Amino acid sequence: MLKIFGAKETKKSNRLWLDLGDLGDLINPAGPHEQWQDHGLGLLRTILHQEGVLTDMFSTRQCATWDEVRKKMQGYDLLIMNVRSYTYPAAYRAAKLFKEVNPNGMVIAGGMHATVALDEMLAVPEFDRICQGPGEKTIVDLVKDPKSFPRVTLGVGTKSMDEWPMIDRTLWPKPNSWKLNRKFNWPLEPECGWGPPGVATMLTSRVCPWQCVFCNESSYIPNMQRRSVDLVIEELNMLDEKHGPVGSIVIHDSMFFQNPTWLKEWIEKYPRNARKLWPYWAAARADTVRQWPDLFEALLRETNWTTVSIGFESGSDRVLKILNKECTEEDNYFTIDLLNKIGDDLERQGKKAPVFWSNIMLGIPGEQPEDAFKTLRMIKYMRRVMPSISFYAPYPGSALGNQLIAEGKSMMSKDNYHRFPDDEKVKGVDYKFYRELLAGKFDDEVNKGLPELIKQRSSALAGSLIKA
Ligand code: B12
Ligand code: SF4
Repeated sequence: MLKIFGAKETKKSNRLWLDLGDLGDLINPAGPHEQWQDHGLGLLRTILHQEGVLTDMFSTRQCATWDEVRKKMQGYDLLIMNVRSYTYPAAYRAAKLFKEVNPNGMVIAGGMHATVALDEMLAVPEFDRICQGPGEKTIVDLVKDPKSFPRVTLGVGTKSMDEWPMIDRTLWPKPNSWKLNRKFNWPLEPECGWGPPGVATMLTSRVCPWQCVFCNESSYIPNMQRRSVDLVIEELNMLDEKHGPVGSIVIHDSMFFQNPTWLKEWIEKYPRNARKLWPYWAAARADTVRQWPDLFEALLRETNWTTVSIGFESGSDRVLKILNKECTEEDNYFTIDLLNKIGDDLERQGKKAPVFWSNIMLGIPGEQPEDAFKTLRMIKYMRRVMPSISFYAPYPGSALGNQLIAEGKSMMSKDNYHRFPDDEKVKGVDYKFYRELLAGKFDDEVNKGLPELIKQRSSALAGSLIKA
């Protein structure tokens, strides 16, 4: 049999699933978040394999050069990819390479980018079949017989996430260096500073119902019933038993803190039925924390929710309005005060205080320097925080992204859709100002009105530019 990957992998199928990401991210990664596994790939390959439709797989992240990718692609009839906007440059290049080495081969592309930027993909002849939307009920037929499908297909998903099989995580790519492998805990995922290894990433819900203009995924991800609490716990216990020990969990839901009935059941069952009360990372919004503070507090105290991701985005009402965030400065400060208070109390009891993973955007069109100062002031006010800052990126599919693309102001292109946090992404934004701001050059403005103790915290936050 033909060896296709390293010393271990053997060619088993003529169909190749290519996992997408930056070259080298599974060899010597630039940061921890580049190593997360793709649940879309995991879910669909699991469904395929359960139906006896085998696929080989490797990742661009396991390769050091595009030449290596080209070599590994040789001899396949079919290339399958999950394309998101931020992996579109890699998908575009891979499709071209695949056709060069396999002129009679076919390329099937599905995923978020196919849904939100179909025109862009239609213009590339190498994409033979493009599937928009979810793929659970379409993938098997499409991969078995792509020629029986039109060039563009609308995929069919499941009504509920309870219909999803548990992902066979051994179908995910492995780290491709001895050094990375030592710490990776494959097929679990590596530690990234949020909780102990090995990390189990999970999805309990698929869609966030809010409509922030830089995101609004409810406009392009079909609604789907949340996975039941029992199944989530069952899967975690299975992972711990089979691949563990699990050290902590990352709940990748866009919005974990929604649906109080589900959350109350989680509070009741997770501490009782999970093999261990694993600490976890999960996302909330400042306005809903203010709406349901008791529920939030119970989750923190009783379920070991230790890293609270909140898309604060900005500390200025004016910008929050531009973003249609539906949260106010007051909501943000309410949430910060509440977490500070609970954290102090838990520390007094000798327990670990929860911290914010605080998503922040700078460089939003229409933002004034005073707005940005307010944002940095807000970050400094947080007592326990891991700031995750990036320059606003106009992603297709979002209302503001679509508008800026239509106005010709987006600087993202098929060769560079990249989301490096400090990339320049929108024409007309004064990036020089933002770089100076993050280098701490406007400390006096940022510190205005802050208590003396907080002023002493550094305003130099360039190190918090995070690619995730
Ligand atoms: C988890 C997650 C991450 C994780 C892990 C990413 C990974 N390796 O998988 C992390 C934290 C790293 C991350 C980072 C980012 N993310 Co993200 N992320 C998500 C999130 C919340 C879940 C993804 C997921 O697993 N979904 C569930 C799986 C099952 O869905 P899926 O992959 O789309 O696959 C389904 C379909 O697309 C389809 N399908 C997929 N492939 C194929 C192939 C074929 C052939 C077929 C037929 C069908 C098909 O079928 C699948 C099942 O229905 C989504 C939002 C969401 N709810 O999906 C955002 C999302 C994908 N992320 C997004 C963005 C923008 C980012 C960032 C750029 C952050 C930012 N806003 O700046 C960074 C980029 C990081 C980088 N490397 O540069 C956007 C993408 C927008 C777009 N137009 O593509 C989303 C949609 C969020 C949003 N609303 O803005 N992200
Ligand atoms: S930014 Fe957050 S709250 Fe807003 S729509 Fe997206 S996931 Fe929901």
